[in-house]
This record gives sequence, structure tokens and C-alpha cells, in this order.
Amino acid sequence: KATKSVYFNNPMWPGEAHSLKVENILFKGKSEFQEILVFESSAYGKVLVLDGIVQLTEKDECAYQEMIAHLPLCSIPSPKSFFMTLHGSFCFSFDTRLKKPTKFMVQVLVVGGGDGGVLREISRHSSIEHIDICEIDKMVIDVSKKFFPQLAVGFEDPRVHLHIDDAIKFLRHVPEGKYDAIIVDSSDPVGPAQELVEKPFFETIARALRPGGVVCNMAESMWLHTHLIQDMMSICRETFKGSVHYAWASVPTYPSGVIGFLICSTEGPPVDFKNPVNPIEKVEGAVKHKRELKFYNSDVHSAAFALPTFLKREVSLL
Ligand code: AAT
Repeated sequence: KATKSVYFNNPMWPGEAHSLKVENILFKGKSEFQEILVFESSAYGKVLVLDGIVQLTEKDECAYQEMIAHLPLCSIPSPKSFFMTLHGSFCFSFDTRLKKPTKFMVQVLVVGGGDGGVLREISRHSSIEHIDICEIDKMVIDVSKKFFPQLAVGFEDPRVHLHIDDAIKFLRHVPEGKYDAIIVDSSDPVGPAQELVEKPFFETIARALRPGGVVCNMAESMWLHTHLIQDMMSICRETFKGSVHYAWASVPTYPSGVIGFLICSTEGPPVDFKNPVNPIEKVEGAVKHKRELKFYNSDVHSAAFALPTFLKREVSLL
């Protein structure tokens, strides 16, 4: 009885539980921040679990990592192709926030994402010149390198710069307007990720983005967390003066089988999220990469923004 009550008491989805058959426990450890478990499942390959919550499985990780990376990155123009044709090799843009011309260099920040899967996806975009990642827990990275090399391969890209830190702290010291895109691949807001759904965090994100820059946040399940989504969206509508959208995808091993993405832009050149300006099929080498895309394409991108009626109503889109 005691086991049953613990089993059904996760504060993120009280009253329900999800099961995967465990074939073999591969790793069990406790870091300064969380409990880490890796097991071999019979149906979904290897599974990474943090504090009792599934973060990824080998079988369906493609859906989450591809969507959270390419939804924002395909929505901003690729400066290389755009400026190279206009000005040869001199790529300058005018930064309206810093009020001076700046060398155009696409810079991206990943918050969380210590498994490396999002980095693997970002690395398909050759126009990106600099990728920072801020992960709080080094043990997640070490475990991923050992048990999930097909995700941790993302760390091998020479454009990647790793910062082991709490993203809340890290973002306070980021120069204003530094990033073109920020991807928040963080765990659920219990434990170390709690503050990552609060207003001060979104304000530091907005400050760190250039005008017309974009952010894509992991934004839970429309079936389980409509209130949280509603709260996050109203904070984002106050904070990001460009646009604010919700998109979603099917990920069978996340609770309720879906995951959402809150995707926003800052004031500046408008961003049409629903019709990608930088379609993946045209990003050189991205589709026929060392590892082919499994989930994401431009049709899936646009379809992800179609919301069920109950969600439209609850997030005030009806
Ligand atoms: N790539 C899919 C897996 C994740 S991992 C989320 C990561 O965010 C973890 O490695 C965790 O250590 C890191 N993290 C949590 N809080 C912080 C913080 N404050 N600063 C930096 N990194 C942090 C996401 C799965 C989503 C699951 C949805 N149910």
C-alpha cells in the first residue's frame, strides 16, 4: 500500500503512473542535485531517469530533441546564406538594441540538456558559429557520455562551449542581446528547475536575446498542466514583445504521451514561427547528416502549432 501511494504521488501528475518493463539496471547514482538512474527497458531501449521522472528513451528521444531545436532554429533566417549573397564575406548587421553595427555571428544557448541530444540537433545548422550550454549537473553529462553516446556526440562539436552552472546564475552575467536563440531543455519545475518557469528567469532570457531573437522552452503536457501552461504564457506575453506561441509533439514516454514547447520572440524583426523561413530541407547537410532526422520536417513544424479547442480556450486564443 505504501509503495502504491508513492507511485501515484508525483506532484506533476498525481493519481496516475506510467510503467516501462525494466530488463536491467545499468546505473544508479545520486548527484548534488538529483537521483540519476539508467536502465535497459524491454520496449524503448535505454532510459534516463532523474528523480524518478523519465527524461528520455532511446526509441522516442528523436521527437523531443529534434522539435525543441529545429522549431526555433528554422524560424530565424540563416545569416550566412542571406548575407553572403549580398555582401560577399562581410557579414554585418545593425543591432537596434546596442545601436551599433555588429559582426553577424549566430550564437545559441542551451539551458539544461546535459544529455547532449539538443546539441546534436543544433549542430546540423552550419550557420551557427557559437553554442553555449549551461547544465547544472555534471553527472548527467558523464552518465550520458557513458550510456547514450548517440546523444552525447553533440558535445564533440567544436562550436560547443560547456558551462557547468545553475542557468539562473549564468544568465545574470550574459551580455545583453548576445544570443539569436535560446533553447530551454530543462527538467520539470520540481527540484533544480523550479525557477525556470518563473518571471525573473524569462526576463533574463529576454535580455540575453538580440531583437527578434527566439526562445523555445520545454512546456509540459496540455492534458496535465493547462494551468502551468497558462501561467507561463501570460508571463511570456508580458516579457516577450514579439510573439508567443505554443506548439506540441507526441512523445510516448512522457506523461500523457505529449510534450509542449513555448516559443517566443523579442521585439524586433518579426518572426513567423508557423512558416519556417529557414526550412530544414534547405539547411545544407541537415537532413542527410551523419544521423538522419527521424521526426522533424517542415510539415510537422507547421502542424505543431495547431491547438485543440480546449487548449486554445484555456490559453486565451479563442
Ligand atoms: N534532453 C531531454 C532531457 C531533459 S534533461 C533536463 C536537464 O536540465 C537535466 O540534465 C537537469 O540537470 C538540467 N537542469 C535542471 N535545472 C537546471 C538549472 N537550474 N540550470 C541548468 N540546468 C538545469 C528534459 C526532459 C523534459 C522532461 C519533461 N517531463
